[in-house]
Amino acid sequence: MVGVVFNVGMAGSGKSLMTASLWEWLRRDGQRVSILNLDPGAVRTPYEPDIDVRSYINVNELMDQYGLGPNGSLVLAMDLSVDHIEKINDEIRTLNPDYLLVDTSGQMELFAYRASGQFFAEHLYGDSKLVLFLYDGVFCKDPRNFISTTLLASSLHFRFMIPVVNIMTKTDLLDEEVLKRELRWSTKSSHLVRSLERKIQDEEIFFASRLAKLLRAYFDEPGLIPVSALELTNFSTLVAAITRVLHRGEETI
Ligand SMILES: Nc1nc2c(ncn2[C@@H]2O[C@H](COP(=O)(O)OP(=O)(O)O)[C@@H](O)[C@H]2O)c(=O)[nH]1
Ligand SMILES: [Mg+2]
Repeated sequence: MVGVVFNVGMAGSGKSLMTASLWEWLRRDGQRVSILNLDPGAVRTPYEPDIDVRSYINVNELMDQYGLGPNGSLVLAMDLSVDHIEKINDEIRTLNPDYLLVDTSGQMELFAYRASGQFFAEHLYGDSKLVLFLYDGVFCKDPRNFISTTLLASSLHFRFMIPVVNIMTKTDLLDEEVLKRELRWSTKSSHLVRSLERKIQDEEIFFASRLAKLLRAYFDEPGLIPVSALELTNFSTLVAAITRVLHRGEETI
């Protein structure tokens, strides 16, 4: 069975390092694991991709050919990459890994909100798929950023209609109290509302608390899985969650 894991999150949240660290962990565990780099704009990656969208699409050539800037050429590169799906799928079939880790574009909107991302989520070869959504633990120290990130995660869930596993990264950079607070936000909206009340003006509190309660409905117990991709902290819990969801997904196909 090929289980596909799309790493998704805001720019800098740690998708590429997570891809590298998961690869390392799964390999050590004796699994057959391959990496697909789906970021046409990646300059350097902390892993050796087995399959690379950059072998099919060259962002710099697109810039020259169409007179585009860096953003325009990245958008075009993602759109054009769907033309290569059959060759990419042939590569996956040949490798036939237990896990295919997919590193998505640095700017999340390229994968999350362009048609090409959805196309890959649907048509990439695999028996079961999930999105691993990364909350940047440092960015999410502020409750407003925590809510904004949850809005992104939930809109992605809504668009892709494949299971999402939500994790909090960079826990090695958080002190224990901060980490506990952030994790509580993901399971108890009343804690999130209380933290927000300390940050925002009176007239915004009503709106913020309604938003927090609405988002509460998004989380399944036990909330976010805290991890560090740098130190591989809590990876056994993470991999168990991924494997459980992938196997559940396969049963429903
Ligand atoms: N300390 C620490 N740094 C991390 C962690 N995950 C990612 N980073 C760092 O955060 C930066 C952005 O990570 P990257 O994987 O390139 O993010 P991407 O844009 O989402 O692919 C890099 O400098 C990483 O080394 C983590 O768990 N702990
Ligand atoms: Mg990256």
